[in-house]
Amino acid sequence: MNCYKWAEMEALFVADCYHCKESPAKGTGHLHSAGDILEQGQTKDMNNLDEGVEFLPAMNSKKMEKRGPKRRVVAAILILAFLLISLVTGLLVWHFKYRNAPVQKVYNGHLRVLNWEFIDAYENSSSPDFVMLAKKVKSTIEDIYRSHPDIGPYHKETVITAFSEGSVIAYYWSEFLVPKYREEKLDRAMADKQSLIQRLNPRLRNPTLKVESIVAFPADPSIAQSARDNSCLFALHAKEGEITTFTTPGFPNSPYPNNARCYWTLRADANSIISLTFKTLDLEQCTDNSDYIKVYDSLSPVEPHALVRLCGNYAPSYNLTFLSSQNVMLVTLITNKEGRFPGFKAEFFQLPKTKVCGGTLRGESGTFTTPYYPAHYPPALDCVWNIEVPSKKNVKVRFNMFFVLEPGVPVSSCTKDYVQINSMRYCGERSQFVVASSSNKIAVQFHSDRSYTDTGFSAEYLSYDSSDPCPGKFACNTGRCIERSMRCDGWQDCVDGSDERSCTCTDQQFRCQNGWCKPKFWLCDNVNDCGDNSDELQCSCGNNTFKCNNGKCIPDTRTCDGKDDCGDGSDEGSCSKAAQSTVPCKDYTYKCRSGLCISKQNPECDGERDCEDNSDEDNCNCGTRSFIRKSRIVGGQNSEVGEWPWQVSLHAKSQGHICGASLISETWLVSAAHCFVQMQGIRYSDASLWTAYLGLTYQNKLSDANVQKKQIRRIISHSGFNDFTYDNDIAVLELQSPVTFSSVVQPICLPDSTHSFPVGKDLWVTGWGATVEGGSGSTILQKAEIRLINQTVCNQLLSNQLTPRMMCVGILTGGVDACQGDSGGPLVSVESSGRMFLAGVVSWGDGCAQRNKPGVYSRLTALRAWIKQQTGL
Ligand code: 4AZ
Repeated sequence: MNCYKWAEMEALFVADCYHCKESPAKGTGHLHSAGDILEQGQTKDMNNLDEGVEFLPAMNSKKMEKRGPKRRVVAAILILAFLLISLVTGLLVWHFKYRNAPVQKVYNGHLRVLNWEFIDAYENSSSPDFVMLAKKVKSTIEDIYRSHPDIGPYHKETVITAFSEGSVIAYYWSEFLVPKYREEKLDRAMADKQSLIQRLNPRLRNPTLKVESIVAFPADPSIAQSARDNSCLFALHAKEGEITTFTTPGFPNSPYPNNARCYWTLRADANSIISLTFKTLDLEQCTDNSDYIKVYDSLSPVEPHALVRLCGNYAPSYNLTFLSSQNVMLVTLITNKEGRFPGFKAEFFQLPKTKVCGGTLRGESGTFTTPYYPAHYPPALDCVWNIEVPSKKNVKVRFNMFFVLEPGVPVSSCTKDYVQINSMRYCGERSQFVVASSSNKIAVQFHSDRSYTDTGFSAEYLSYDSSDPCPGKFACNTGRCIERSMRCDGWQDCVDGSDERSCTCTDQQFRCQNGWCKPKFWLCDNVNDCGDNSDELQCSCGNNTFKCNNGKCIPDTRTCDGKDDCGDGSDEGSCSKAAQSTVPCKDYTYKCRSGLCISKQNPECDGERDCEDNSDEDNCNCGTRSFIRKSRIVGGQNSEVGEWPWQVSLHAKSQGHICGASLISETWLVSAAHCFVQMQGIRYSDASLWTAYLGLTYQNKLSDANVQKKQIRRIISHSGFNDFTYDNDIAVLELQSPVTFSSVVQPICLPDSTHSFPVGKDLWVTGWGATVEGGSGSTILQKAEIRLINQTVCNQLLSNQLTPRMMCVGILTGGVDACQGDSGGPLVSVESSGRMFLAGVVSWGDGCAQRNKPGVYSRLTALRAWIKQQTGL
């Protein structure tokens, strides 16, 4: 029977195949099997297979007609059965292999035991008291789990890790093995605090433990693994009136371990809170899976109580102090399988838990800050300051520093930490801003939630006359007061630009199309000063022409043709990638070590292989800072330690700091030639007169451990230095012994002579020079951001005193400049790769910081060949 059926079926296939469009040749195999079937059914055509091929359809046509519908039904049933079996098999495979595959899940949690008193022994997890209570809590948790159908069947293990006060808070982790398709239900059940509690208390009329506030959060399963491993677990308790220090294992002599999970549980006495400070912190640079530290406002590593995630390194002045809301804190260090980094040194102490913020503030003016400012404010805090100034006045609040940032919270919503005034919420990082009230009262509300804290704010409140909100000053529409001289000066000083609206331009200014008044010097200088480019329109070169950096116009067709049509090489500088291939060498083309030239502008140390021999990326260990995260607190223009690691202070015997210099290698410095000319009978050209200090920020901390002090072997001043015109104002100094590069001592990159620093570019100048003209030098290294000025414009301003070895950099409205004592120091440019290059050396100026009198700098590109000649660098 079976045989027949198969035969019948195969015959059907044959018949079907006859109707298909396959050529007879292709169908041979089928036809052959058709012959086999015929053998059983009809023997008539056995002898002639070829005929069989021909006649099969005709011979079977009647039979087909008769049996056709039946056969088709059977076949369809069989196909359906086959598909059904496949489907069921597939479903079973999916169910058992994927949907039903057990997933390991770990939750970290804590609960409160109401009817229990905390005793000191609970701090020690091996004490009998701890073990006894842990057993009780564990069985309570297991009871709760067991009673829940979405939890009970999958529970594997629960471990009580710690207890803290209140009455007793128990911290634990629970491990589950759950089929994938039940995972979501388990997550939901574990997140439902109410349901968990309800399941326990009604069932037990007299429970040994009365528990409430059960919270649990999914954790990384590796936590379960590491929780069983005590090799990197430290329990510390603050001592009354003492600071406790702890470090990563091996710090500072050896790197912290790889693949580690380290935990430091920090505790303080009841009714205290903890202040934790990282004194030094140097971890792997931050990436998605880099090593990191996380600090929790809990003894359980749960995300809703995380205070901060730290990785990389921080400048010493960056504030890394964190406060807890209770008497416990947890510090975790999670490391990956590679890297060798020093780790951290931290200290903590306890503080009494008292109300630390808010209240009523009275008087004409005053200041207030978030608690413990500039430390990170504690989590879970609400403060209200009710400010009241004399009744006939109005009040405004000025936030001078404002850092209320939570990762992932948009400043438009301010759903977590915020400041609220008159139902308006403020959060994120903001520059100075003012909120004014139209009465003599204002209420400032501050809220921090349970997770992620920041440094907070520092604010002042001021009373003002509503008819004259800024006595002697200009009032921005935002309420901020600025100097009257800033009104209509061409620079936006009010954040809303209200200081530059409705202005009448002076003789020295022109009117931009957007109504702003700008100094006439900025017309046609190739920089969009108006913001709408209208200062550059009247001087544009017209259709199909290219505007050179020096203002010249050339036809578009002459750009990137290998010829310097502009005269400054700018038409050959920014050619497409295809044109970056080898070109004939010109003054403006970069020469690779092979002697071949490329047309790419500024190819040095940009991270791309531009020369075939990669020589453009050689000697690129320069121009970077070690500290990535800078302090946000240090105000003004003070530099931070390590911010300018190439800055050198040159001290002359018994005179202290005289000039600046820049470190360009382990043994060479670049400075200004005019620092070493004989004056008042002193031979400043004598190398033995000088001492170089490297890694220095504070002139009063010359003997700091990080500072390197070096004698000078020789001073080479440019033979073309002219002490009347200051042309070629450059010198190189060789150190007696090489410096050791460190986080605060690093060389600056030297630009190739073809390097282009475009007009208008922001550059940084640094030094300990005078902070006002004729004043004394600064103790703290100062920094200023200034702009490169068009050579022709500047030559007009400085009565044609510029040579091609000089360039002007400054702010023409005045106020920002280098000054006496900054000479010889660096002027640096931050390139798009982030690397910094030496663009100039502080040389001279007509006074300091005066309007329309920018500072003059030795132009490094013009003097690059001389440096190479003298130092080989
Ligand atoms: C100086 O005397 C000096 N404003 C350096 C720079 C400037 C002026 C004076 C630029 O060392």
